[in-house]
Amino acid sequence: MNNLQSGLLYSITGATAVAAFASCATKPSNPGQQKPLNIVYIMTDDHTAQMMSCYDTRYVETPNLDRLAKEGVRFTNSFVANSLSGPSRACMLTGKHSCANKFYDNTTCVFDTAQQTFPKLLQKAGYQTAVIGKWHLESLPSGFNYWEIVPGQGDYYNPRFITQHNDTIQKEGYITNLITDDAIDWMEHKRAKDQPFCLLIHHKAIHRNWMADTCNLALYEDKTFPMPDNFFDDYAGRPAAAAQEMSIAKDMDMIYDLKMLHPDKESRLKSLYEEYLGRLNPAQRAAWDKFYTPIIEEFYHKKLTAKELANWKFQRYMRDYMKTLKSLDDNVGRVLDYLKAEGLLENTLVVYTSDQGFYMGEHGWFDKRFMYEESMRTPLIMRLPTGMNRRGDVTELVQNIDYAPTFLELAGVVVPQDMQGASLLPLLKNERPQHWRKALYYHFYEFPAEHRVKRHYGIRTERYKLIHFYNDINWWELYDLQTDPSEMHNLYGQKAYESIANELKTELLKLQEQYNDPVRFSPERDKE
Ligand code: SGN
Ligand code: CA
Repeated sequence: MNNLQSGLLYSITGATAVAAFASCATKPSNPGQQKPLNIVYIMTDDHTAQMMSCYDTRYVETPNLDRLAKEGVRFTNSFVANSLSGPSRACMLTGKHSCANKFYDNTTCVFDTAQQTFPKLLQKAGYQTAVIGKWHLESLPSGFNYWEIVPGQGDYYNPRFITQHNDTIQKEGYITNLITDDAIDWMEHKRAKDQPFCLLIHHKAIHRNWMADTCNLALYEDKTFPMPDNFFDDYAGRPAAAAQEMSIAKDMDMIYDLKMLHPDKESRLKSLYEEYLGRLNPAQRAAWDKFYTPIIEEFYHKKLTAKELANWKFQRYMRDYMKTLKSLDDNVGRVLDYLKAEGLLENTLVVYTSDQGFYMGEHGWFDKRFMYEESMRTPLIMRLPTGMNRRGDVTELVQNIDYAPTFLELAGVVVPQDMQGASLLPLLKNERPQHWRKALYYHFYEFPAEHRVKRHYGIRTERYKLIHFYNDINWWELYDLQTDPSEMHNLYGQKAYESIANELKTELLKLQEQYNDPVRFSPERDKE
């Protein structure tokens, strides 16, 4: 054993950990600290930064998330590589873009569990690993000492879980509480306490159709939200944006999304909503009906005009989303309180993020998928273990492929050469690296599919974004994010921006080569 390897052993007490670290570790990431570092990674679904008061104070208060940000760091330029659940999860686990991990979309892919993931490498290095909640990768988890996942998207009420013994069990209660109960129970009773641990808490909330816990239904009813300025976007110069089916006014379902169930009314997704409601036990159903019945009666009585209806839908959407979010914020607080009470905070990296961002009425939309800002971004806040002293905002461009190398380096495990992300550790240690990336790559594949967002790839620098929509369309878009942060004015094709577009195309191709994406921009065909 060389000095570097033996240098790590001072912090490990368990025999297994010692043996494993001896073969895999490089250097300790927390010199001077006596305890090994744990990782608690909390990932929610569709939680966007506009709906977190540590990012945006316009709409909602999230005191527990704010506490996490206040005690740690807030990434202000955090992005995903492919704004959809399964692909994001695959990017996160592998540290690679979709073209490399081969999980391109939610509808056609099965995650190849034989491939390298960070939990597998941590486990090999002596970590206790666990994942609880939404998995959404079709194949079952691999590389975990403990796992309990929800099938597919999961259910908000009295949900089913698939256990690692391959049984499907049902638990009584509300999903966000149940996932947190299981996570705390694993930390308290099920893990080997002489080994460091990595726990992934993957919430189902706040995914569509935003069903809140009955105890939170009455919240926020007195709030009225300003509509985003571009709610009634006409999509001029943006044919792919015009072709989507994720408009609050047009596509949001009155019954399934907005809960206006009525025996005389039909909607496309009524039966799915009835199926979800059928999961509620009598007490839950009574509380649900007590809350919604007067709202339903008032709504069908009112006979709103088209414009009034769009505003009404937006207000209900915002309220439902916030009520569902309330449980998440509370449960993040429970995890933080547990870690504090157990004296674990000082040697644990606590991460909070989402599988992608989401539209809260910007461009008139809900959902995600597009490379436009609201959905390419994802919130990312971290509470750092003792010894890492960066605080406040981290402004560098980071992406969800960076999480895997970060966690490995934190654990002192060699980051495999083929991982495409970059470890965030130098940023967290305040080293201000000189050569951090200047541009991010993005590629979305799920078309034709629900919401009809066309295939596209693109590049985002600090200031500009260039997008190419392809497949059944050939359309470029260019935005100056400094002068047009809402991405309303497509500058592509304007003489004044020709050289910027060309430079970005060159950089885009470089990224496609670097990440070895076989679906790439062809300069020859572009000239035709
Ligand atoms: C479901 C939703 C979609 C959503 C996808 C993907 N429809 O299919 O609105 O875009 O999930 O979301 S629903 O009628 O079933 O609610 S993801 O976050 O899992 O990628
Ligand atoms: Ca999602």
